[in-house]
Order: sequence, then C-alpha cells, then structure tokens
Amino acid sequence: MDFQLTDDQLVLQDAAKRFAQSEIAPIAAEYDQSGEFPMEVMKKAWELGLACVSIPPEYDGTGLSLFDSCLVTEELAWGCSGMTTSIMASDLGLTPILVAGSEGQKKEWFKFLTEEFRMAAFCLSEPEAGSDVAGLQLLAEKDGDDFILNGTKCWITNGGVAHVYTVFATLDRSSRHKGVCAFVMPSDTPGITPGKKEDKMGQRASDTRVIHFDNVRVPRSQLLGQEGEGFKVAMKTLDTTRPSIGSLAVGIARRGLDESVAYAKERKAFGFPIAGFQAVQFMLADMAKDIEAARLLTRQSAWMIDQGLRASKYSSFAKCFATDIAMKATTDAVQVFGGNGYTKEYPVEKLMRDAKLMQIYEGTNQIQRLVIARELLKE
Ligand code: COS
Repeated sequence: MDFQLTDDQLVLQDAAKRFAQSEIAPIAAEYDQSGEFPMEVMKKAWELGLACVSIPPEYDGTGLSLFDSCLVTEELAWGCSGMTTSIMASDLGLTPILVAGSEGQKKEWFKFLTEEFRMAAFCLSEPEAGSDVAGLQLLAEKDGDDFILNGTKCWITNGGVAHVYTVFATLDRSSRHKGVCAFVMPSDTPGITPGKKEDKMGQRASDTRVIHFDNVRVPRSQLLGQEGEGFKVAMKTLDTTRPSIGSLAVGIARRGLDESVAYAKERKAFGFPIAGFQAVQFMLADMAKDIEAARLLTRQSAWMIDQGLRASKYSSFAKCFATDIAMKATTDAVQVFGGNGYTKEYPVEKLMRDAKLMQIYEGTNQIQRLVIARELLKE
C-alpha cells in the first residue's frame, strides 16, 4: 500500500490549488451574497481541464481517474463549495453516458461537451421522489420510435445553465424501478423549461432549479442502455460520484480548519492567543483527525471504483462520513471564531451553511446509512 501521491498527481493537485486560491476564493463571498452564477469561473475551469474531467482521452477528454478527480475536487472546494458543486455537476450529468451509453452516444455527447465550453446536469430528483428514486413520476410514453416526456424534476444543479441533461423517466409509474429509463438530451429541446433559481441557505453560487418537461419528444437514439435499466444506471452513477462528494466535504472542512488555526493564533482572550487554550486546541485537533480519516475513506472508495470493484458501501462510507465531519468541523470553526464567526464579515459562517447541503444532496446521509446497512445484512 502506497500513500504517496505520484509526481503527476502532485502537479495536478497544485494546479487545482492555485486555481482555487487565485480564481475562486477571492470572489467566493461576493457570489455567495449575490447568488449569481459564476460563469467566468466555470469557463476557466473547463479551459484548464478541471471540469468534465471523467470524459476519457479517446473522446478528447481529460480522462482523470476518480482518485485524481478527488484530488482536484478537494482543492477547488477549499475555495468555494458552491462553485465546485457547479463544476462537478457536469461530471455527475455525464456519468450516465459513461455508465450506459453506446459507443455512438459517447462519441456524440462527449464531442458536444469537449468541442467548446459546455455543461451538463443530472435530472433525477422530483418533488415527490427524492430519496425514493423508484417512485419517480416523470412519464415517458412511447410514440412510434420516440418517447414523449411529461412531468417535473427538481433540485437540479446546473439546471438553468447546462447544455446537456441526463434525465430519468418511467414507462409505467406502477412498475417502480423496473420501469425507469435513462435519456440524454440537449437542454434546449422543445418543451423543456427551467423554473426559477432556488434561493438557498448555502452553496448559493450553484444554480439549482425545477425543470418542467411538457410533451418533450426524445428519439430512441437518446435512450441510454435498455428500457427499464434506468434505475440501475442512476445507482451506478451515484456509486461513482459519491466519493467526489466526500472530497468536496473534505475541502470545506479543511478550509474551516485553516481559518480556525489562523484565527486562534491571532485572537487574544485573558491576555493570550486563544490557540493556547486546551478548549480550542481540542476542537482544532478533532477537525484535523476527522479530515484525515475522511480523506482516507474517500480515496479508498475512489480507488476501488478505479479498479472496477463494486463500491456502493464504500462510496456511502465516504459520502456519509466526510459530509458529517464537514458539518461538525465548520460548526466548530464558527465556535472558535465566537461572535465573529456568526457574522458575514468572517468566512466561517458560509462554510457552515455550505456544509449543511453536503449531508442532503447526492443521497441524504440517512440514505447512505440505509445503503450501508443493506450491504452489511446482505453479507
Ligand atoms: N448498483 C447496481 N444495481 C443496484 C444498485 C447499485 N448501487 N443498487 C440497487 N441496485 C439494483 C438492485 O440489485 C435491484 O436489482 P434487481 O431488480 O435486479 O433485483 C434494483 O436495483 C432495485 O434495488 P433496491 O430494491 O435496493 O431499490 P430501492 O427502491 O429499495 O432503493 C435506494 C434504493 C433507496 C438505495 C435508492 O433509491 C437511492 O439511492 N436513493 C437515493 C437517491 C439519491 O441519491 N438522490 C439524490 C439525487 S442526485 S443529486
């Protein structure tokens, strides 16, 4: 077992770190306040090969392993998790094509995403089906060789800015997971209308929307995999992307620790820097050890997926553990800052708001525990 990163990985990690420090962190607070979408940052990330990183080199992509993309994600998230979510949402959106696309579909859609700056979105959640994917209601009715889609998706990251959507719909609402199909389509297909941008508590730079599908005609050539295979395509996609969520959470937690250490050395109480008090030191120590553990779990699950191993349980370990420790670390960071931490003049309240979303999206942490428990009981 070798815990040392290779020279290439160190170069990649450093490139992402410099991008986060120079292009993301300085404007993070401004975009958090305004809720505006950071289009220029997205474009630059794409130009540098830090977005759509999972497209293989044979389709002109960067072709990063999941392990390597986790290195990038942690660094970017240190700068701003809302912007990093937007960058990563393209990889989430294109993963169903990697999982189930035919050779022709990969060529077509990866070319579309690599020939110029474009983004993708993963359209799975619905108003009445968030955790319960098999209960989704977006209907796909057959019409000759086409499908006609009707219904609503919600909580779609990049919903209002993506050029490509991967969409999950059912042929028959009563057949639960056996009826689900996965499709890929341009976001400007007639009948698709994004709703207003959600006014969120955290990760405010990311674009999250409801998407309405009103008689959207999709040719069979845009069906990913076979009819009825869509549920498994969604599950395999989430198995693959959950380690990245772990890395994103590690990046947020690490920022909380860095800010706390710097502040604790400066801030004085009872005539001494608060870093000298054990009550503060213990919080810093817990943050540091939790970050290390979360990073190891995340890298292990990413490595397993890179080896082609089934990693549902490990992906859920990583997602659940890392996002829970990010919530704790950022809450403690606010505590280290005291009253100052509760104001928008200091960066830690944003981290705490941002961390909360991590326990909810890409499967709530209750769902992660359910996946883990099912795997344990199956064993
Ligand atoms: N990989 C491959 N196949 C999988 C799988 C996986 N990770 N997980 C389940 N399957 C298969 C099962 O083997 C079963 O196959 P068969 O019909 O051949 O037996 C089928 O899929 C149905 O599985 P299951 O019975 O476990 O489905 P459930 O409806 O009980 O629920 C959960 C599964 C709850 C785990 C799923 O709905 C889930 O992950 N929900 C969270 C969704 C989510 O993360 N949303 C966030 C949106 S993206 S930002």
